[in-house]
Amino acid sequence: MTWPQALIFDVDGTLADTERDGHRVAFNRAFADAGLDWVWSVEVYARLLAVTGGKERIRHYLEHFRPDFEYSGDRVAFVAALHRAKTEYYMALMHEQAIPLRPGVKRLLEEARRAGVRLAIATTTTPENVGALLESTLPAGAIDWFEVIGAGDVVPNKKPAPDIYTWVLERMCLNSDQVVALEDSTHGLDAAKGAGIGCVLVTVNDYTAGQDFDAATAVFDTLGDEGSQARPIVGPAPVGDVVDLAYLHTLGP
Ligand code: XBP
Ligand code: MG
Repeated sequence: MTWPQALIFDVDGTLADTERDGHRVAFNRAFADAGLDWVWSVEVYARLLAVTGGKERIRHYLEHFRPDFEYSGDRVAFVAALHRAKTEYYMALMHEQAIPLRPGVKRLLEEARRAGVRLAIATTTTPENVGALLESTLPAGAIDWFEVIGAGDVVPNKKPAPDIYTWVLERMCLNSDQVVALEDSTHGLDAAKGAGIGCVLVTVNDYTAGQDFDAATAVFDTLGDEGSQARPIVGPAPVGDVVDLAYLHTLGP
């Protein structure tokens, strides 16, 4: 039986660098729309990324950065409404200025499809945001390349909990040792490992480069692409200067 049977991709930070110029901007536009003077700078957002999930991140911000904020209504509904507005802004941003896929992502997706390696997504963001990113960066209908999309609130506990990866594996009827997970953060690495996935490849970004990836199988700056080599940070260097299926196969059991 070929290995890996499937590639499970994280979205934010892995498929595309969406946090700084996508999610963060959308949060700030929603806050301004609601008449709030909250502005998440790049630096503050780096701290807030310790909490996954947009609603959870807003609640964390209220508790730790705005303990003085008074709101007489239903706080849960207030946060949910803010997050819905943020998601609308994020989707509009994706269609306006399309944050590009990271180097090598489209190449690896297309190689996997040609080779019959199944594809899935395991992410903390919302399904709508996944759709907006894929529509703005891949050919029409590319969302159907992914057999299963595990996103947002389909599970009770977000990364670093393993729930979303377990949810995806169950729906693909695959064992954790049959797949490779591709991530960008320690939260994602911990979630994949927690679901029993032994092979996790990390591509770091500005927000995650300093994190501890000792548990990862391999760590790169990017997957590499035509004219831009994948630089290994941990693990063996790929023969062809890019992370491709042949390289992933060498990481197998
Ligand atoms: C990253 C996240 C998400 C986004 C914001 O998801 O933690 O919460 O930052 O998106 P992943 P939402 O790396 O797992 O793709 O506001 O939709 O949560
Ligand atoms: Mg991520």
